[in-house]
Amino acid sequence: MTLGTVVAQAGGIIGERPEAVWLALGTIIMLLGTVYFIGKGWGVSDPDQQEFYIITIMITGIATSAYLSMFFGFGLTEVEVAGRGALDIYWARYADWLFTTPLLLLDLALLANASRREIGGLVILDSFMIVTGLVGALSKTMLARYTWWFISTIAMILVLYFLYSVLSARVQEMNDDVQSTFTALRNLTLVLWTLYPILWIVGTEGAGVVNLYVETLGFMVLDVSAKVGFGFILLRSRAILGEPESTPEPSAEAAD
Ligand code: RET
Repeated sequence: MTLGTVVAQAGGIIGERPEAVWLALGTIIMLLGTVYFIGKGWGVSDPDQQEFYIITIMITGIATSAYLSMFFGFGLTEVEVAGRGALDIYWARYADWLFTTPLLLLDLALLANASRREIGGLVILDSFMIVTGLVGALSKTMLARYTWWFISTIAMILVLYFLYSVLSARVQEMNDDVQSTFTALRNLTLVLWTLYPILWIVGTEGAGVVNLYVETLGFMVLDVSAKVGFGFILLRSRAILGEPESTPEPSAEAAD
């Protein structure tokens, strides 16, 4: 297979499904993010720091494969909805989110030094949010779709409330670097996550005000910001790079 045929076949996919152009771009950005985080984490030997790298690399790695599968049309199905006809539903998004949103929350929870119980509760609530969103996306009547959207949105509000109550209280006990990184990531999460149900309800899954092409672009921008942007802020922060007062040899890593 020559480069020419590869380009021609990719062009064919985009010709058939124009929104695939955003899925291709999403795949490339997620892959670049993954490679960047791997490169940045290569020499890190502190196990606590490694944990953040591993989680963040998994987030963008999972998203890369989800985007690739959507680009090839694997993660896509058609749902016949009463009064709306056949809808194209990219179910692979939900498979991606089911794994990556708990991992994002795990990053935040570890930063805030949350207990296992708190992490468990947060992850279960978050998974419930994604699964009910998927059930909504696959439902065949608009009433069922809107009802599941509402239930999922309640779960999201509870997750976000948890970040602002329980985790924020935990972080008060931590040093300034951790507090400022946590606050930045928590606020970014609040803004970005809130946009997902809004895009869903105006997009093809909901009211259909926004078409699939624009919706796919919107989700791609949100996903890239919530994963690569989030990882960037986290892994560049002083909270992760090590706290001088608690690390006896802060320059050990730079020396080799
Ligand atoms: C859905 C639809 C139903 C209502 C709600 C949703 C929320 C989704 C969220 C997704 C977050 C994804 C992230 C991805 C990775 O980077 C399922 C769209 C509330 C909050 C952060």
